[in-house]
Amino acid sequence: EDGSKLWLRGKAVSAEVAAKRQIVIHSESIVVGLASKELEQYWAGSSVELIVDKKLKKLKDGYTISSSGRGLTICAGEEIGLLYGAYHLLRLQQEGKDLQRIAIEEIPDYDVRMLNHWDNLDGSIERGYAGQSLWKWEDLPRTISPRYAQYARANASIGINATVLNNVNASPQILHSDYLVKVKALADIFRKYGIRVYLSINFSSPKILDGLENSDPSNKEVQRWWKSKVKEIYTLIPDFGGFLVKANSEGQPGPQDYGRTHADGANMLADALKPYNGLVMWRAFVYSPTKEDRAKQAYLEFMPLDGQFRDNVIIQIKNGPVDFQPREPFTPLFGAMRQTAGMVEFQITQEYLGFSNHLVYLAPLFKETLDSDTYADGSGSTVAKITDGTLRPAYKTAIAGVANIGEDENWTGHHFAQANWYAFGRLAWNHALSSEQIAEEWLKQTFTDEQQFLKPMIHMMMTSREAAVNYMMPLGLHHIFAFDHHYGPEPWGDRQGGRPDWMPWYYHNANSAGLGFDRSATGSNAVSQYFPPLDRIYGDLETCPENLLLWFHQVPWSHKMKNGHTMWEELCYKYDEGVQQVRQFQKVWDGLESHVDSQRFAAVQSKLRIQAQDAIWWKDACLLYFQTFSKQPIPYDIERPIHELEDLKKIKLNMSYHN
Ligand code: BDP
Repeated sequence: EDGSKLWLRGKAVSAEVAAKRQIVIHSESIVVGLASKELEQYWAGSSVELIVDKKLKKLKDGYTISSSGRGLTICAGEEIGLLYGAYHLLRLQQEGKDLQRIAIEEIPDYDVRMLNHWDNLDGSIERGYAGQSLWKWEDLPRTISPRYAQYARANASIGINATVLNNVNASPQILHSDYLVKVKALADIFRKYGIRVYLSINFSSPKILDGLENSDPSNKEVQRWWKSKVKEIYTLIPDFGGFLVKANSEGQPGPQDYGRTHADGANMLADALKPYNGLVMWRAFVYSPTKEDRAKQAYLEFMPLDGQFRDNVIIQIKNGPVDFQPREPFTPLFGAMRQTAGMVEFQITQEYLGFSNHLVYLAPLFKETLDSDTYADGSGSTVAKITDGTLRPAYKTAIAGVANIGEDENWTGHHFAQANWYAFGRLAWNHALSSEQIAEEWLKQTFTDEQQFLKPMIHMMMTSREAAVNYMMPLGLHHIFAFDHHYGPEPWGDRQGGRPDWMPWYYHNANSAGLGFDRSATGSNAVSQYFPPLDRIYGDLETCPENLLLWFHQVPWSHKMKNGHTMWEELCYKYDEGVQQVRQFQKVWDGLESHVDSQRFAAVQSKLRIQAQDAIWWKDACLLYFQTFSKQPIPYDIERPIHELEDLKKIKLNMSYHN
């Protein structure tokens, strides 16, 4: 049992059961054929009829499932809806739901539900912790790995319908004709499962690939180059999705190299893609080492451009204003841009959450952002409603997650990291689902539906993200990771001459007075980027939510928290709580051995051991270091540090940038 089957573990039905029911279709299409094949193999219930009715436009690519005396009917407005409906039915069966009388209507919340792979053409993956890339570029297009179809099937089973194959730090080579035929080979497989392929592009491609004088978007030759490149792509891949662009960010080229704006660059690509209905996802992850608070920069750069983008451009915005930290407030651009479509980018891969070593269930993090009220149009203007088309008109709505998938047998490195891929897909389909519900359905399909297993494991998953926040960066601390690889703690980190906005001290501001980043009106005033009343709530030390306190304020060590502790004491208790939570996870898991196959049991057990060691490492490193400023004892009822600060400072992890 190596975990390679993911959550798709339905048992093939016997010939006897199959003979008792019929799966009826009225279509020659490959997708509908697939839907019927899945049901033929795994559906143990009554007969099912699959109907496409083009008039059912309001369903988008969703479906209805209803029961009558003769059996079940799945209806959809588009063929792919029948495949989604079939997977839904199989999921309900696997969960042991009562399917006698059902009336289900499922309409997806987002049009484009996409994974972003940060895969490089040499097979490495930026921030990938599950082995090398799934895409075997050298073997393509001739050799087709069976995992391509398995990947597509897994995605289709949770409604994911788009994939960006390559890293946002994009090699221009991906647009070379030699690569495009490889991309086509993948697109041909994914299409059967309703998945469209997108590519990350390098803005300097015209110059680098074909020796144009520059890649200036106002240069007619450059515009022509993109038009003809796009034509070449669509000739090979008629349903190609579009481009994802990281421009003028962390050293990547972009329109600003030529004095043009993000809008100029995005619009040039949008114009080339428009005749084919292609999209541009233009990323707002921009910041440079200026005096301005890094957390404010995306807003400052993009707000003046609101209304200048073509309708097939979507600004792709990370959930938080800095960078996928264990906890951040939502990025204030959500809601603020009124005339520009925006989408959320989450990180499924755990760059800042213990790689594939820590069990951290991310649905609560995703939900925290989606459910955040921006107050942009009064109360109730959640990030979800801003991005799903409810409050802002959009040509297409979208949501993206940076994939955690690699060529490891179990796809994601940690067996429980599969749940994060699963949860992203389920929430992209329906952001109203609860994290508990998603955890429960995933556990039932992936492990077992025994209550003795489910109850403690749902609890473990549900508390795991907060545990990670506690032992890494409680109370709104952020970005105090070791340089580059972002695995362990390095609050003391400093590089001579290095960029301040890459140094932990830039974020934690520890000194004898206190700890945290002053983003209130007396500090960087990042709070002013939020709509009232959030600007006031965040901006006032007394009303700021305590879990974001050190994000928005530099707080005196003696500041009284709501529970009566001082800030220093609370920091100590939070770190300790995180450690205790992981120790508890170990106990719970060990106690469940009889419910889990031995291979996956042992794998998770040993990962939990690493996680427990790391949690103690984090706690000791941060508390011993911050204690040099607070000059106060660690409360005596807390377990004592087991490391010397000086020893911890010497730890040099052997991890490259790409890992
Ligand atoms: C950061 C990663 C870096 C990515 C960058 C991005 O550390 O590897 O290239 O984000 O999103 O989180 O572009």
